[in-house]
Amino acid sequence: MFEPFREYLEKQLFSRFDLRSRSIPPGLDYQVSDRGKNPATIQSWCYQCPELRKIRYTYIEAGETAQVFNSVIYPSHCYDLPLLGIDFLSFGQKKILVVLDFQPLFRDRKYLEKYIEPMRSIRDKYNDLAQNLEMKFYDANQYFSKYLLFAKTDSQTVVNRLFPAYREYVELYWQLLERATPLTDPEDIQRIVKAQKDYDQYSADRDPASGLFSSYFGHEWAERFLYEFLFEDAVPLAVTSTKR
Ligand code: BLA
Repeated sequence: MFEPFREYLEKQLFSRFDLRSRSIPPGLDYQVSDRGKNPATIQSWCYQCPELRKIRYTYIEAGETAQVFNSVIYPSHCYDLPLLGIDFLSFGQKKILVVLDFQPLFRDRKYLEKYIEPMRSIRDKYNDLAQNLEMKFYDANQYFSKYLLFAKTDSQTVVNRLFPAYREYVELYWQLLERATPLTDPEDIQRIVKAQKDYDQYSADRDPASGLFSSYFGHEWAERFLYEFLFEDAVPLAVTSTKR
């Protein structure tokens, strides 16, 4: 269902950036489950380049029961750019949930004007994919922008609407990155280091996928996947008091 989205992103990345592979801890890059009725596989890719310090994407394939494409792009710490966040989920043909956003690290007016307002004209074109759904796991006012695409939809809309919207958002993201001037003041850079780390902690602690990972691949694997790969700058909840 979302393979063309993964392919598009990969081609964009390889044609625009000087990518190097970034290692994925052993056993987390690929896993097969035979616990459920349908075998499930999960595969992840991770890269870096001078402008983007971590580019990761994951594809889950469990036949008809689940197909997921999830990605986060973290700019280098000298750019205060939002993170590019992608979460496209299909559970059977009936439940398709798509989320796409430039995930803001800060919320002051100047920041939003610079990085979020440019999304507006695209978002307005794809009103049908911005459904103002309520968030149960996350807080819409933290790390989400007001121009996110967030929709419950169907497979036809994924092809006809989401794909062109996705291309436009990704294209705009490259433009914002191209226009950005790298920060040089160590204090400014530290502020971004902290904001990206806070994002990882927030996201790992709330990830609605942890149950899904556990059910397919076991609790232990799920915890490692979350804290050693997806959100590696987060510290597991149970040990925060001693390690953080
Ligand atoms: C929701 N994301 C979900 C859900 C799952 C995942 C299972 C719940 C769907 C439901 O309502 O039944 C899946 N999340 C994943 C997977 C990974 C993951 C597979 O991190 C990792 C491989 N989520 C993101 C990113 C964004 C995001 C980058 O990981 C930003 C675009 C958004 N996912 C997002 C939102 C929801 C969601 C907003 C709805 C959650 C809510 O209601 O609060």
